Amino acid sequence: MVSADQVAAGLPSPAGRSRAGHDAGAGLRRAGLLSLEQALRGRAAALGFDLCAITSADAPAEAGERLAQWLESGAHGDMEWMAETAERRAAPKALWPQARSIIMLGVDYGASGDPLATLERPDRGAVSLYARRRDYHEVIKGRLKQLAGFLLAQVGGGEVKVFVDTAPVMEKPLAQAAGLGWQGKHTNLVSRRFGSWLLLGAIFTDLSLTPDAPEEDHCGSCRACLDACPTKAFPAPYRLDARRCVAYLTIEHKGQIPREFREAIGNRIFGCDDCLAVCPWNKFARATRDAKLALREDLSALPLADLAALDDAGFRALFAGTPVKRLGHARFRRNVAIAIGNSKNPRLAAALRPLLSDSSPLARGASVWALARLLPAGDFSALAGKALAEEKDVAVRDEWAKGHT
Ligand code: B12
Ligand code: SF4
Ligand code: SF4
Repeated sequence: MVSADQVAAGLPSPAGRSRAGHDAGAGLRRAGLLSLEQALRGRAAALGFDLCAITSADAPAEAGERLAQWLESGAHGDMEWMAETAERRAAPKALWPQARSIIMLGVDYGASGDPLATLERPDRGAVSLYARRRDYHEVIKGRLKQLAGFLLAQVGGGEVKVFVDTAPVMEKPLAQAAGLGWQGKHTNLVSRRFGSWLLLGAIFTDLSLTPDAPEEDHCGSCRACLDACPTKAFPAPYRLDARRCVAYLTIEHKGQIPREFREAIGNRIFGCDDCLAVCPWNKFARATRDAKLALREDLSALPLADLAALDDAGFRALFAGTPVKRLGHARFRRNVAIAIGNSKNPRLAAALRPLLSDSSPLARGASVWALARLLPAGDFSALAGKALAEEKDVAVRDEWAKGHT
């Protein structure tokens, strides 16, 4: 706790909302009636953070050991950056030795409707809830910088570093240690107030702040998330094999999607929300009130035929400012083709035809698989005969050869 006499007399002008509330807080702070931690929380709320709590930079020891086990098992797949940064990721002080306290922030991204509704519409593409809006990295990072600036202005010194999935930091265990929620059996942080719909950010500082109490596990005997997973990606509660997770396969994985998962992916073209959406703690969730993270309704159920026809400029324009844009057009076409293959709608086969001569082997290979599922065997074989005469890519040739198998 920083005492009142350590506080700078003037507070920086608030750039966020609730100016009046902030100014009132500043008055109380100047009068020594608010602790630094309370003022920080007030400022965080004014900036649009739904949760703000503090933990020590020493926490939490077991997370690093579990990370090592996870990497050892190969569960990170081709996310090599997870292994390369393991040492710094395992402990905040390995990343920044001067760190003494960590302020963890949460932003609610809940929705009013059923986040899984599009799964019932196989001719549409399902984009996960976090991605149907502005990229949270950009929204949250700006706020973290403002909050960090506020903190430094309060004490008149110190150093800070802000992170939102932008550095090797284990955000979930840190958030649990700070008391924002607990890591549920689906491995994400669950909040008693916002259910599974929280995005996280962190401020590291060399200042010593009073830590909050950690949150306890409130999963009990529930296993709804484990049972809901379409690809059986949980080898055990609290353990995720990313190689099987639809979020990894559709967002992170750079190669072709292994055949064993393609059908289970259904029409999910970017990420997956199934394990989050079934969590009973979501009954306390609410639609986010954050205008900067407002849902883009036009992205909730995009026709797959239109998506397959998008050129690169169209793809960039449609997904500008959202996390989907970072996927790149080639992997996007791969995902759309897989979803079309799962549509059971032979009329969508026409949308795949242009992708058969696509410049990307990823898109071509996925389209061949999809076409085999939509066309009668004879029609597919006739196409395969012609295509194999020209196709040079070994993996795509393999898709043609496998055909209906
Ligand atoms: C890598 C990564 C992924 C990977 C791997 C996910 C994972 N579970 O690790 C993939 C691509 C699959 C992924 C998917 C998603 N991600 Co992601 N991802 C990350 C990232 C960059 C690192 C996570 C990490 O450290 N993994 C390593 C492993 C070791 O961690 P872990 O699974 O959490 O392991 C813990 C448990 O296994 C636990 N444990 C093990 N045994 C036991 C036993 C007991 C009894 C207990 C209690 C615990 C326990 O200990 C480990 C350490 O705490 C973070 C951002 C960050 N820098 O932290 C975002 C992050 C976790 N992702 C996020 C989101 C939103 C998602 C998706 C929902 C996106 C989507 N809709 O598609 C999905 C959710 C999938 C899921 N069920 O986890 C958010 C989660 C917010 C939250 N409320 O928790 C984060 C924090 C980003 C952010 N800044 O908001 N992600
Ligand atoms: S995000 Fe989807 S695929 Fe990944 S673990 Fe959750 S339910 Fe399974
Ligand atoms: S669905 Fe059940 S087991 Fe899974 S995180 Fe929520 S409460 Fe825990």
